[in-house]
Amino acid sequence: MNASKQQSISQTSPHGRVTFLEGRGDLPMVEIATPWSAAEIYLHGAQVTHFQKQCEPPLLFLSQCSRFDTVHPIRGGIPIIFPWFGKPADKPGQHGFARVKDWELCEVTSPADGSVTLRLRLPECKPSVDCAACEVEYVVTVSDTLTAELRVSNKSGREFEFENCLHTYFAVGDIQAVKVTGLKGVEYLNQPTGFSRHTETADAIRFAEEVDRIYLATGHPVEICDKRLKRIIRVEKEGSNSTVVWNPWMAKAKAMPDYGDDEFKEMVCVESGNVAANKVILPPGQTSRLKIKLSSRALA
Ligand code: TA6
Repeated sequence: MNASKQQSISQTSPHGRVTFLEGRGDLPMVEIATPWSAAEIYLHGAQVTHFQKQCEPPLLFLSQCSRFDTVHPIRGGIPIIFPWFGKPADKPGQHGFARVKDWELCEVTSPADGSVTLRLRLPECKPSVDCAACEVEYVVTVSDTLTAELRVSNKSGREFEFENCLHTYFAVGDIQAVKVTGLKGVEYLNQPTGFSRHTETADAIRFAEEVDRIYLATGHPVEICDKRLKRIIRVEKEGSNSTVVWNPWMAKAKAMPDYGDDEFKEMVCVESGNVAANKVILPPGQTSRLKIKLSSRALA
């Protein structure tokens, strides 16, 4: 998948293979091969940018126009949003800082079952107005599914309020032939109309314009039914009460410098987190866990 491989160090077990190399923009990247699948993770943002099962197209979307540098977030894959979502007036920048930090790779394990697990850590979060003293880890397991877990431990002596979100970009064949199910009856905040409050009445969400909705108080699994690729992607989650559904459509696509004008046709974000009224309030000494499991099957 990655065009600009430089030097690489491989760690091969009888089951999975893990290669450390310089990826795009010469950013450190880990390439993973298992008996079922291949994946790529950049230390920049601890961002999974690629997951593909054998005999299937990639499950994750990565923009051809994404920037790969130490300053900007990568456009695609699974950006980690922490410790705030969106652009609150009192916060510096959109979607927190975790996605633009260079994370440390702490551990790589490849047990006999053929899966590969990486544990990464966010460099120390010094206490500031935007973030309490905390430890943040991310555990990614690649097998015939992809699981990712964000763990935040409150190391301060006070309650720590924050938002988190795994902002997953899924690859689809044609957005107009996609349906998203699992959110009927759920209340949502509609970003394009100033976060007005609504209740989802449709059995399935369809896409014919910009969609940017924060679904609240829902722990339900969501499915993406893709008629063009004849595939159903299933998003299961734990420790998450919000689901965000996003497609920028034409005008917003054109306005984003790191996103192709027509790329809105081939992706949909279904994001799992705790945002707005669902933000996390973590007592001192406690740990919160936000976990997703991504799987796919053929559309019969
Ligand atoms: O998750 C949806 C959203 O909040 C949209 O409003 C849109 O801004 C998107 O995230 C992408 O944000 P970014 O900062 O990555 O351009």
